Amino acid sequence: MNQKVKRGVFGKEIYHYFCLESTNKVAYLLAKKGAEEGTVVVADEQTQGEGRGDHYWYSPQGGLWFSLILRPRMISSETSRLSILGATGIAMSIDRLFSSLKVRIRWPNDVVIKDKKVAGVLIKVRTERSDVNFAIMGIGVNLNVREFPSPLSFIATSLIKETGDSTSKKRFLESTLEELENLYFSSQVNGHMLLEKARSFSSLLGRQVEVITTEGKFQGLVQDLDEDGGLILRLESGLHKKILPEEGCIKERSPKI
Ligand code: BT5
Repeated sequence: MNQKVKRGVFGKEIYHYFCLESTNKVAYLLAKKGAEEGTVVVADEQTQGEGRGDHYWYSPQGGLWFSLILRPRMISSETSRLSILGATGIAMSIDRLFSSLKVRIRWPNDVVIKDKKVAGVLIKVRTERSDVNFAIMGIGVNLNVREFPSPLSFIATSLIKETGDSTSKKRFLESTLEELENLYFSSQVNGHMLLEKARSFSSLLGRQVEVITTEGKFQGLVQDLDEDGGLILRLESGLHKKILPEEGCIKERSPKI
């Protein structure tokens, strides 16, 4: 079931479905067939929502589940920053619509409120040699999801749980696409702007964390984020270690003082 709506570059074409296995899968196929940058696939419900690696994404009715097709002019090693861009765009949209909520980004791809995950980002990139053919930015926002099954109920939240009110999906989608479009095009001219925004929402700067990576576990103090979306960790040995978004995830050790 397709519905095409004319908007800005992001969301100029929106394919809306009642139910899909995963919006990322459909967006990937559309991109392979040549769909333009900014095309969006949105589903009211997903039966096989995907997280990173082999993680699942719980996607009942009430949430906003969508994928955005990007054709970034970057080499494949630069696509790491797309996770941070996605999380920052969502955080800016929540902050704009609900300024009383203290929304934060938990590196690399979680958007959290009071340390509970309200949204996540999944990037899939298709490359040809070192060139990026296209990227799919999958975004899941727990908008009007009232309940989560255990064990998600301990780690997840939604905007309806935090505010007590339901939010228009259309309004939230438009606002998020606008923030993402601004960040995406402005960061091609000035990468610092994205970094500054991401830092301002970061829940980890100055915190002691444990990062689980494919190379093993690293403990240390989060010193900074860098332009690739990498986390700069000062290890207990005093050495610095940079970890890219696709290489690790956080297990926090102590709250911010
Ligand atoms: C993510 O992965 O956070 C990426 C989420 C991307 C979802 C969107 S929805 C539209 C598009 N189509 C798709 O099929 N996917 C994208 P990750 O960092 O790996 O987090 C996954 C983990 O978060 C799971 O292992 C659960 O612990 C938890 N989780 C699952 N569903 C959740 C939800 N609805 N809210 C909060 N946490 C959830």
